[in-house]
Amino acid sequence: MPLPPIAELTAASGWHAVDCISDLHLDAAHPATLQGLATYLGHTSADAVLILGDLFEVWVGDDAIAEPGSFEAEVCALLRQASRQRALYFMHGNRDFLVGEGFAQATGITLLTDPTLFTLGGQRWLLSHGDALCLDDMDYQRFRAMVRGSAWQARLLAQPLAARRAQARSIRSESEARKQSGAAYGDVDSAVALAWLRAAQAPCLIHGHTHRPADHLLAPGITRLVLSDWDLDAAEQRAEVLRLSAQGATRLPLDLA
Ligand SMILES: [Mn+2]
Repeated sequence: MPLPPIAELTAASGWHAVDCISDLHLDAAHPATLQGLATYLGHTSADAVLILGDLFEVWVGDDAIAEPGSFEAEVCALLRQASRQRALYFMHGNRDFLVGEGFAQATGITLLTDPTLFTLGGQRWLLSHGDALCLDDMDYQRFRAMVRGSAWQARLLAQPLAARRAQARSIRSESEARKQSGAAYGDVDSAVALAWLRAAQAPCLIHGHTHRPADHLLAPGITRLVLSDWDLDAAEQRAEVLRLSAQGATRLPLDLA
């Protein structure tokens, strides 16, 4: 697999703490998770927040923001307010790969490409959503290559918003059925993760996507930190941020973040 180009983001001089979050899978059916995000963004002591994909359960196109009363309009108003307080960044996930410049303009969020090398206080971290590294799921990788193509996206976005919403609902029920059937999702390929890290000259990969938060040692001094997904509507609530500073990376429960 050819190495992807690696973008770079350098912390601004006044930044001391930067948080990584991912996989909130926001939708109208999960109001507590959205409320948790609102509270976190309003109160965190982080100087910047990097959202590493799957902020939304699904994103059907930036034109949904302009639909009066839509869930997308509600979330973007919240993000717009938050981006006035601190810098926000967003990297695409496999659910919200259709997020575009319209979203960036509506929210004040800066879009990041996958992967991005982030540096702060002499530390280097390679950031990714993670789905591009799950190479054992070949069906998914074929699907990903298709839906990340600009021609495919342009054809989809040419359909009326209502048709895209209907399509998203049917894809969602298929994926729910797959989850119920117990089909296992792939995990990140360690050899390719190491190759990315070598190319970026970074000792640590940070990603989400798998919903299996853990710290993995890939080689001596080389680690892979998997972000937690968020679900504050579940009986067993999950939410966590990974805080980056000159001292390294620390997991914080939401109420300390
Ligand atoms: Mn994902």
